[in-house]
Amino acid sequence: MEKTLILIKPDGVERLLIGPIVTRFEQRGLKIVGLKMLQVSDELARRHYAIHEGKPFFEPLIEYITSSPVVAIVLAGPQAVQAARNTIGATRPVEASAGTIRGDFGLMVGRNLVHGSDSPENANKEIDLWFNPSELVDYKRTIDTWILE
Ligand code: DAT
Ligand code: MG
Repeated sequence: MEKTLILIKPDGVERLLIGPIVTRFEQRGLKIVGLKMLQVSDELARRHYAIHEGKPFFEPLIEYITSSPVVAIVLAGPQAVQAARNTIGATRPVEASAGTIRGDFGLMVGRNLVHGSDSPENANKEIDLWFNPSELVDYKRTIDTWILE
């Protein structure tokens, strides 16, 4: 099964949206195989967003992601990366469709609530960066008979 890394960013945590955001993914049928809360270090933030280094929004982005705790989640499912990105919505919340997390809860690109990996390759790299293998749980869900064909 494909895996993807999700972060509930500091605004999601501070705005009491951990539950509603996790619920969106759970209800979609994606399986939670890793979940933890952590205060992100400057070093981890810079490694996670290394691809954006040098862009004008890079330093504010690092400040944002390290400003309060985040919840890091690994989801598994068929095409989990694409499914999660669609549930999250467009990068700019104003452009995100209603019904998506960003489209329902956000307004500004610098407070867009959630991160989701953008490809299976990057997902694997990000999962390695954020989780130890021992923190991921391999288990069967009985309900999957009714979610997966
Ligand atoms: P996404 O988080 O949708 O994958 P991204 O990887 O292009 O988007 O950018 C990472 C984060 O950086 C994004 O969630 C918010 C911020 N960001 C991206 N483009 C921006 C811009 N033009 N101005 C301000 N912040 C931006
Ligand atoms: Mg991205």
